Amino acid sequence: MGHYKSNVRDLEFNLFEVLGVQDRLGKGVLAESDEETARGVLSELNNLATGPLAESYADADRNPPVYDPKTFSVTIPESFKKSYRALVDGEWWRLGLTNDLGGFGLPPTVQWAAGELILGANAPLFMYLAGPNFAMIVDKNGTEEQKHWARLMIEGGWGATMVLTEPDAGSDVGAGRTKAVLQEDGSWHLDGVKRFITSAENDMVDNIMHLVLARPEGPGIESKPGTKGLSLFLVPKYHFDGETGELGERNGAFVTNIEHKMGIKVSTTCELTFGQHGTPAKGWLLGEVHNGIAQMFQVIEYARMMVGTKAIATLSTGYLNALEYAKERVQGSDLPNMLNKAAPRVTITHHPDVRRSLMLQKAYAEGMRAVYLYTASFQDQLWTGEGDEESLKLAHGVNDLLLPIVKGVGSERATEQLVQSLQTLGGSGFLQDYPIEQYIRDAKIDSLYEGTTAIQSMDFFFRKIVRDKGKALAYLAGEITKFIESDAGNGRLKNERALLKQALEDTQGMLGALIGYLTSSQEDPQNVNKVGQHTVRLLMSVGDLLVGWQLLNQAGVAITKLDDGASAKDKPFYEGKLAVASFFAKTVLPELTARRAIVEAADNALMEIDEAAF
Ligand code: ST9
Ligand code: FAD
Repeated sequence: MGHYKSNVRDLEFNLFEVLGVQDRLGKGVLAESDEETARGVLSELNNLATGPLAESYADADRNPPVYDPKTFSVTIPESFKKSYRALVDGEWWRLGLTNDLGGFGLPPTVQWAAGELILGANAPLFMYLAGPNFAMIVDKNGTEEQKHWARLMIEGGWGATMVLTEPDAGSDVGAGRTKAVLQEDGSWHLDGVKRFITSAENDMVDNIMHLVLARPEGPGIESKPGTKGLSLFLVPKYHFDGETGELGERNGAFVTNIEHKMGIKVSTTCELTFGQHGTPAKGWLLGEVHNGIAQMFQVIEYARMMVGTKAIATLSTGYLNALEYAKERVQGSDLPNMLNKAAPRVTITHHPDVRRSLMLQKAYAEGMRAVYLYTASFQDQLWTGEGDEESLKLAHGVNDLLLPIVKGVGSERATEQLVQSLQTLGGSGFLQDYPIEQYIRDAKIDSLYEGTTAIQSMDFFFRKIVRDKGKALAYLAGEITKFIESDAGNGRLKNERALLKQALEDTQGMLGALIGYLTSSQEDPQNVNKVGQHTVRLLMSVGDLLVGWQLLNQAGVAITKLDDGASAKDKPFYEGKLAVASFFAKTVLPELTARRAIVEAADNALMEIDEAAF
């Protein structure tokens, strides 16, 4: 058996028993798919993920890519190439594409559920497959000629990158200095050094299309500071025939180093240098409009969803590995027998603290899975275009609001709980005989790239709540309130719904306090620092609220299934849903009351401490 333990049962439960995704299938752009097709995709991909995709996971970590500075090239380990080939040969790159570009005709909920299987088995494979998805962005924003390039990218199986970061421009993308100078033929010459660029070099694809943010220069071009002065350029590794895609000369964008990392070692993280090795780095302005940051955010939104799903997928397999170990490891006696030295030894699942930890791991793995799939259900509506303008606008807003939760909370909870998965294995968890140490190393990146957790939390508060005037948030609060006031669980979730009600009030209290500090910063600008001290706390708390709500909603569905007489195979699954929801409501949600008190009592003492006193 490989390292990857998937949870297709839970994916199907979310899709077909909770979200009712099947009701959307068979119509409009989803005309070609039905429930059976969707289940078939998950089943087929699960075989691939647990087999050939997972196979190279450890090997590619122990034998990472090798960089050759003489040729600016990288050699990827053979084992990983084999897994990549299996994914490409299965045409799984079609998964996220629209029908006109050759997609499978499946909605985002099913795409992300399927994506979880790849991301959990071997996430860098998914990242190397960015070409077709990024081609979709080129198609959406490009000129007629560039739309054709998008098709060449897909047909040629090219790779693609998103190129924002520079040594002095990380979170602050607007500090980027790489420039693009307009040429007489309408193309641009790029000049500068970008760093940390994922997949910018590898020997698995024939060509790579770099999507690069740079500052345009040329006659009549107004120079603007910050992100609004950046434009998006298409910069291929090799020039190509615009009609046939046949590859030509090497372009002047060279990988001049790759990083040695803590995790996801097989995913190349590259320094990418433009126009400094004797060959100009030629690029083309995407869509011939200077709207770079907004265009790039179309890529970023997809990538943030991917990163959150990756983290949650890793936590899920970490938890299931820990569970399997705990069910077999015999150590100590039952606590009530602790004084009897001759008492029978038991598996560690008998110990209350192991149970507590396993149930918390399960809560975040399954709760965050429910949150990302719930988020994807709004993407479904945007994908099909169903509903009037107002409801589409709302779906857009709710998806925007939930993305920092999926990415920020998903990555933080995954890192934290994977450490607990390792703990379940005791000293054995520290060994490379088990995958969890690698999971921790590989998942840590998720709270860093695509905007750190602090950046996610500020995006959540300032942009997704304040700038949105709380519209999307009010919708979510309304949905949670409806659930609290319902009789979900046929009277069996009364106490839990009361705990959820308190948690909702507590997060609303936190938010109210933060809005108050923000409003008062009009008189005293320092007050905005009180907001900044607590945006991560708010983000994590709303994450817990949503996990609690989603788990309880699932418990309600499970109770109905149990009452209707679930099969012997399904019974423990549904009972597990009930158990985890109740556990989370009773042991985590009450913590929000204390967090609210902390936020309400905020002051600026922290900001007044002299740096020397740290
Ligand atoms: C990175 C990549 O880290 C890591 C992994 C790469 C993996 C690649 C592959 C992944 C995909 C794989 C797909 C494969 C599929 C295969 C499947 C098949 C099996 N939402 O607030 P302002 C825009 S990359 C939307 O003033 P500042 C907006 O246009 C590096 N738009 O910002 C706005 O204008 P307006 C990642 C947003 O203060 C404008 O920006 N780096 C949003 O100038 C200005 O907004 C980062 O993520 C949003 N949430 O700049 C940087 N926010 O207001 C993190 C802004 O008029 N830093 N816009 O609408 C930030 O995000 C900063 O907050 C900042 C601040 C840069 C935006
Ligand atoms: P900094 O911005 O210097 O942040 C340092 C610390 O300060 C963080 O804790 C951060 O939260 C905090 N901080 C910074 N600003 C603020 C603020 N305003 N308020 C509160 N806290 C703040 N980039 C690409 O363009 N393309 C890629 O493909 C890509 N892939 C990557 C792959 C890997 C493996 C890595 C490590 C990075 C990758 N990146 C990529 C870059 C990544 O997006 C950045 O590392 C990330 O955006 C953070 O920037 P930074 O590392 O410069 O940290």
